[in-house]
Amino acid sequence: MAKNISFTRYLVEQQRRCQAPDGGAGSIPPQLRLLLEVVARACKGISMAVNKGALGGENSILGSAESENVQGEIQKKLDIIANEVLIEANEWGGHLAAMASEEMDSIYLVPNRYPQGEYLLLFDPLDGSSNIDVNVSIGTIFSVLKKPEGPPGRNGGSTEASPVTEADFLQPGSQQVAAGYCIYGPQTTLVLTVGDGVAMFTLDREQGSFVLTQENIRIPADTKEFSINMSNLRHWDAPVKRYIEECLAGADGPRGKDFNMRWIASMVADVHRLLMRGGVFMYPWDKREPEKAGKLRLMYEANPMAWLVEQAGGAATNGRQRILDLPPAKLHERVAVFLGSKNEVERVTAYHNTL
Ligand code: P6P
Repeated sequence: MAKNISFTRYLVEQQRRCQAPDGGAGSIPPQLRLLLEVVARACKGISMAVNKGALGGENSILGSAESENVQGEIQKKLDIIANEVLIEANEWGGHLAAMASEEMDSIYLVPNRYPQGEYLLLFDPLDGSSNIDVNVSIGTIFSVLKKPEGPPGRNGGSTEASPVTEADFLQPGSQQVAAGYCIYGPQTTLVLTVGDGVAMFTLDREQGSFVLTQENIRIPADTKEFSINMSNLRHWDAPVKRYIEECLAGADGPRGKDFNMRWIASMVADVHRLLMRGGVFMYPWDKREPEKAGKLRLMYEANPMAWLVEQAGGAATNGRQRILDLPPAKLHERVAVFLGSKNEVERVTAYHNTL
């Protein structure tokens, strides 16, 4: 791999390499390239805020914002800061029509004073925020969709754009044109797919830019490591209990090998680990809130992570179906998640479809 390829240069070369007449897998139109560069710059800003931690005493960025988000969860100050950084960075550039965030009840339309673009940006601005105050890795997850075709917009079209509505966002994950996350850990690392494999960029704080540190990331099809919150065992349904009990039985059990467990309670960190060395991440439906399909959100957590995992050779289901095929009904809907090493995801999914 060539040395010192910046995020910008990677995107330009990706655009150049994939500008086949049909666009080619991973082709990056200029507006999408601009959007991704702006998101990366916003993640740098969030990383700087996260790194301040408890500095600033009672005015530090840690702790609760004394407010709740649409999920009914107490917001951390950094949840709101990260959300504002992403909104302010992206609203003026002319590449976006609207945004949606875990931290906002409804969609955010690009203000009339700015030109409207053709993309929709969805994000969880700071995933894993229960870990912020204890200095455990957290991250930003983002997903990009195209605004559905409509009459020509404000960007020089003859008629006013049909205003974007929540319905425009309700596209299956297979329609994503870009997806990624930025993990704020020992390193600040941005991981991205535009449909042509998965690449990883590490923030070089001396240069102030993301530098390509790995590309064509591949997840091993097999693993000895599972990731789940074991304290919920009594709440799971039978297929998940069977899968986990077989893993716990180890070499003497039906799997014939010992397993290890990891649970960071920060999806970005748990998924990053399995992208780097394999593993299976699970957040299943459970009977604590049976009316909810799961805890994680489909549009801006499961869909982007599912595409990244599939682009790296893994698999991602809700226990029964491919996550990327699920037709969203609501912007903040939740979903059960099983993703990672292909053979393990296929096994636990098969248990759901046979029991
Ligand atoms: P639990 C963080 O709040 C999150 O949404 C994911 O990042 C993480 O995987 C999960 O919830 C952790 O949930 O129930 O183990 O705290």
